[in-house]
Parts: sequence; structure tokens; C-alpha cells
Amino acid sequence: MSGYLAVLVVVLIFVVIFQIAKASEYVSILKGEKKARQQTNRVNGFLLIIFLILGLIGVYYCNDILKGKIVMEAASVQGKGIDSMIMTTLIITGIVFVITQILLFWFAFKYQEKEGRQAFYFPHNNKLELIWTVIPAIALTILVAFGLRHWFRITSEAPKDAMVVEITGKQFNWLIRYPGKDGQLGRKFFKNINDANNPVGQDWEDQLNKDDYMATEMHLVVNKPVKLIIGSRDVIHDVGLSHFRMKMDAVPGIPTTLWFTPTITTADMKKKTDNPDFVYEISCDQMCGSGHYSMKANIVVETQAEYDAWAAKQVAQYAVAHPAPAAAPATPTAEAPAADTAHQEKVVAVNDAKH
Ligand SMILES: [Cu+2]
Repeated sequence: MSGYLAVLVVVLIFVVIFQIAKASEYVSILKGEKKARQQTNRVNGFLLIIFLILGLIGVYYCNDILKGKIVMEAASVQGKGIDSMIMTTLIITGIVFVITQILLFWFAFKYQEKEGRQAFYFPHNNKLELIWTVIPAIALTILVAFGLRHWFRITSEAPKDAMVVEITGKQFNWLIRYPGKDGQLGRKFFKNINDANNPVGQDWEDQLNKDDYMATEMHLVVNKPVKLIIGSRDVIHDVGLSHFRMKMDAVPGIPTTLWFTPTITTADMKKKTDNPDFVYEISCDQMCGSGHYSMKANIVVETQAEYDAWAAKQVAQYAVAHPAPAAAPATPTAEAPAADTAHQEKVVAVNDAKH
């Protein structure tokens, strides 16, 4: 019912506007075309100045009431750099915005049609063309250089002491895998994917997979760099980490990476935001299907001791996929370390051969 009413109101408004326009057209015919035009010009010039003033006040007002309310403090070292880059960009573009808007509306008012004034014919000027090409080009080059510096910073080789976490997108949730004690993720193959016990398709022949575990939450250590290895099982997703100011596409078949250093624990952030329910979130930043909105996971940033305690409780996915027979639990565990060492030696031998 209210929908019909809204449509009716909109139609009525259009009819009213149409009638007013028609009426003023008749008035202008009566008054004489030139006089009517000059009057319209004056009104338009005046309205443009009002629009400029109200617009600039509006821009200031929105900035003022929303300052610090939309985004909270960046929770990573790299995020702080990105924030300062955005601030620099906003200052430069803000100055240009204010100057150009003032000129645009002021000129429309000042140079409106006047008795005895003629438009100046000004078809081309090389100097002007050069100035308004070169200055924006320099400004944009500087801004792009800032952006590239930050981009290379997060996509470059992660520090040696960085922890590694793999995150795989699928319709519609995130699969998080940790490399376990050896610090190395095992091989995976998409044909091994099995939602019952092997969600990322780990290859159980690979010894590196024996201690990898899957997690429902991503746990990170405060002030310790983390390298994310990002992938997808189906369509393109995007790992969005707004609190850390990071995001990276998750592309099927092409692993992507980024690294960053979280600086504030979840517990500290709860205090800072005065919100006992605060959680760092992973969102999907790429429209990926009907369940896109629900593709959310949490990150817990904690101290090394808390992280170690959590990691110690995790069960390797290998053990989940191969529940040990109750009768002889000792056999597989005794074999595993020996096989593991053999594999490591093979890897070392291959690496040596390469060099
Ligand atoms: Cu998605």
C-alpha cells in the first residue's frame, strides 16, 4: 500500500514540476525572451553560490561528525602506513577539491550574462595545456609511488621469523590451515578434497601433512609477522582484513600471499573500543555467490604463550582423517617420525642438487 502511495507522490511531484515549467514558459513569452533569460541567469547564479556554500558546509559537517567513527585504529604495522598514505591522498585531493569547487561555482556566478559583456574567444593555449597536464601527472605519480611502496611491502618476501597460515575460500566459508610443528605446509591436490575429512585436499603421502591442522578461527601472535597463503576451492573470493588494512584476492589455482604484523591483541582491542564482544573479522571482499554475505571468520590476536597453549590443543587433520584403531595406537605414531625424517632428507638432497 505504502509503495503505491510513494509512486503516486513521485508522479504528482513530476506533474507539479511540469506545470510550473509550462507556466514560467508562458510568463517568459509575455515578458520578452531576453529579459526572462537574464532573470533566470541571475537566479541560477545566486543558487549556484548557495549550493557551493551549503555543499562545503555539508562536506565539513559530515567529516566532523564521522571522524574516527567509521574506521578504528589500524591494528598492524603495515596498516598504519596505509592509513598515513590514505591521509596524504585525502589532504592532496581535498585541497584540489575545495579550490576547484570554489572556482567552478564562483565563475558561474561572476561571469553570468551581462549587458555589454561578450565571451572571450579562447580556443587553445599550449602553456595552459602543459600546466594542467604536468601538475596532475606529477601529483598522481607521487601518489602511485606511495601506493606501490606499500603494495610491495605486503606482497614481498615475508621475514624469516614469520608464522605461516594458509587460508582457502570456498562457497561459503574460509578454511584455515596451520603448518604444525615443522612450520611447513604439506602438499595438496584438488582431487583429494573431501568435505568429510579433507577440506583442502591434503596429500596424505606427503609427510609434511602429518602435523598440519585445520582451525575454525585464525590465531595470530601479537607483534609477530604472519604470512598468509591464500587460495580458493571454487570461484574468486577475497580475504578482507579491514582492521589490519589488508586485502588480497583468493584465486582458484593461483596461490596469492601477503604478510603483516598485528600490533594489538584482541583483549587490548576490547578495552580500547570499550566493546567486550570485539572480534577481528575476516570478510569476503569479492562478491562470490548467494552466500557471500555470510563468509565471515574471526581472528584472535594473542600473546605467544596464549597462542602456544591454543596450538598445543589442535589435532592434526591427518589424525582426523585416519582415526587410529583402538587396538594398536602405537604403530602409526612410531612410524611417522622415521618416515618424516626420510622425507626431510630427500627434500634437502633435492635442494642441494638445485644449487
Ligand atoms: Cu566469497
